[in-house]
This record gives sequence, structure tokens and C-alpha cells, in this order.
Amino acid sequence: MLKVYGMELSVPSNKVRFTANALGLEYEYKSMNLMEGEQKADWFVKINPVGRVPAIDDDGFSLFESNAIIKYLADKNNSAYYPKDLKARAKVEQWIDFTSLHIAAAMTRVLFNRILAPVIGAEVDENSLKTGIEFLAQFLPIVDQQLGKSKYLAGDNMSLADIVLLASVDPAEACQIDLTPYTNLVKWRQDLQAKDFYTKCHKSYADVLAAMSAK
Ligand SMILES: N[C@@H](CCC(=O)N[C@@H](CS)C(=O)NCC(=O)O)C(=O)O
Repeated sequence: MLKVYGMELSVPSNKVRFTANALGLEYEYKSMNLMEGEQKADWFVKINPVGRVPAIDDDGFSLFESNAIIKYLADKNNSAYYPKDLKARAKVEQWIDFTSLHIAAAMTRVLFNRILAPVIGAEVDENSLKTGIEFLAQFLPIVDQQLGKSKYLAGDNMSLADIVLLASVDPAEACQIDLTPYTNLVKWRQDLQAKDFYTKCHKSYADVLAAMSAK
């Protein structure tokens, strides 16, 4: 059976879980204890030599990098979330890359400095935080405008690009990033957050963070 290795606060891990859920796959989820360095254990480094989550083991076939994993799972299951048509797929790839390289990367800067650094005792990098906030202000309007033109990011049908964006903006509230000015994005997000593939993973990112902080 497919095994997914992840961690509940890891955006790329949640991306893989959203995708596996949306595809209706049966899988075993293993939550890795990153604080104790389980991701660097010999057994896990055999699955992902980088020693990071997410990774999968699909009956002996191992794969890391969240975007590679979600594309593999969608293609393996002939899913319309990753269309076969050349131009339709190119649009999905375009929005996956844009979201990953610009929005997710910027949110990661904010997440690290506002949430994780204080927890793990790392120094807050104010420059990186400022850059992350500025990049979000620059790039969120792009996806907001796109979602004003089409129901989903890459067109009229939901695709992997929507899953990547949904996971990328998931920590917004926890990171004190106000999404309310982006009305198309907010509406699109509310719709997807109500779907089973999301609620099977969690109610919200902020909820998971609150539950973990209370421990
Ligand atoms: N580009 C990778 C990012 C993987 C990554 O950075 N994972 C983090 C959690 S979000 C991790 O495992 N960190 C633990 C470590 O570096 O030891 C992906 O999309 O899968």
C-alpha cells in the first residue's frame, strides 16, 4: 500500500495528503517527528536521501519532492487534475511553478520567522521576513486576478495547481497574513476548504498549530 511520510505543519506534506485524498487513494500516513530528527534516521534516508518530508513509498517505489509526488500520483491514476492535453497541462505546470517559486517560497519565509524560529530557538531573520511579506503583497494579487477570470487557477476545472495554492496559503492566518483584500482567492479557498480532501487532512492549519502548541 502507498505510504505517505509527512508532518502536520509541513505545507509540502499537506499538499501530498490533499492530493492523495482528492484522488480517493487509500494510503498509510506516517507522521514524522521532525523535532527529534526522525527524518534523518537511516531507515528514512533510504526513502529520501535529503532527510526531509514529504516522501512516499509506493510498494517499494520511493519518491521525494512534493510537486514530483503529486504529479506522479495524479498521472498514475489518470486524473483530470493533471490533464494529458499538452496545453491544458502546460497551464497547470505554469501555475504550480508560479505558486511554488513565488507564493509558497514567500509564505515559508514568514512561517519560519513568525512561527517556527521561536519554537526551535532559531534567530528571527527580519530581512527574510520583510521580503516574504513584500513578495506575498506582490504575488497574491496575481492569483486573485486569475481566480476572478476562471473558477480554478488553471481554468474551469480543478487541478493540481489549486491544491498547490491551497496548501501554500494554508498558514496565512497563523502567519498573520491578511487574505481578505483578495476576494476571489478567499471565495475559491472557502469552497475548497469545505471539500472532503481538505477536511480529511485538517479543519485548518491554524487549528493544527494551536493543538500542537498546547502540547
Ligand atoms: N521542496 C521540498 C521541501 C521539503 C522540506 O523542506 N521539508 C521540511 C518540512 S516543510 C523538512 O522536512 N524539514 C526538516 C529538515 O530539514 O530536517 C518539497 O516540496 O517536498
